Amino acid sequence: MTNNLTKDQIEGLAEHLENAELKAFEVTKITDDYPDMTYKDAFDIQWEIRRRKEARGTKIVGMKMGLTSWAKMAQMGVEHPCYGFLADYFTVPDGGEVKFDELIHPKIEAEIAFVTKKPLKGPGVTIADALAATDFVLPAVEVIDSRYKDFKFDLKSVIADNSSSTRFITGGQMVRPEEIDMKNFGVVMEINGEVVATGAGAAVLGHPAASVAMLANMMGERGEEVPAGTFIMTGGITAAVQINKGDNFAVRYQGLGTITGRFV
Ligand code: OOG
Ligand code: MG
Repeated sequence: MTNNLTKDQIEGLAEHLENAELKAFEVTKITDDYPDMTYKDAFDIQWEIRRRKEARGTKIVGMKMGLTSWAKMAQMGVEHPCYGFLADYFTVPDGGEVKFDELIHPKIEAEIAFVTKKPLKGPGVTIADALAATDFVLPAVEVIDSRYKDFKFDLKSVIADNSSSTRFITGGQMVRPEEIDMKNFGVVMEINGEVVATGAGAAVLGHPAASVAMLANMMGERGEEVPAGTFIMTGGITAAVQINKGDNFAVRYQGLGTITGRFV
């Protein structure tokens, strides 16, 4: 794990990408200007954005995995999962409004979220470890918004951009991991009353708990653990769906209710 960027470059790129997020403007993907940057550089930029937010008093309220389903990997042309963090101001209540003008070109995703009750630290975390550490699972909708022009990027650029994280909505119905067949768990996404995507939990790395294990293993590479009580979104089950101002969405989760919202 080496760096090709200097500390100053990492800090500068973190400021650049965070400004694009906070002020909702698009930028060119950073590997265009820094083709030699490494994965370590990319994660260092993401962790520097996180540090900047925490220094301003923003609380980190969870983690997300991205690009964990073939539908998402094929859609984005990137063939490895990534992770990002969730900040307090990303949360939107179920049935609430997402302010479209605060975002660039948002898309929504149907996801399964986990809440842990034990710490997980890679390497070597398995699905079994992830399930044993799970307190409960619940449905979630993620709103993603790449800061990159035309929503196009490569893996290093998207990692630096906090994996396109911007908003999320959690459902109110939770279930213990042993009470749900997570592979067969079905979701139906509707926009303005029309079904736009359907899928099942197995789309996420074969089993959504594999995504939790992968998060612990990826963070373990930096010596970081996933603490007990962490909220984790495991990644879009279907391809993400583009949203326009004024759109209503409803995502139906088998046995776990419906999450709704509106872009205003
Ligand atoms: C990267 C983030 C993907 C997911 O659930 O797959 C993601 C992107 O596609 O912009 O959150
Ligand atoms: Mg996602």
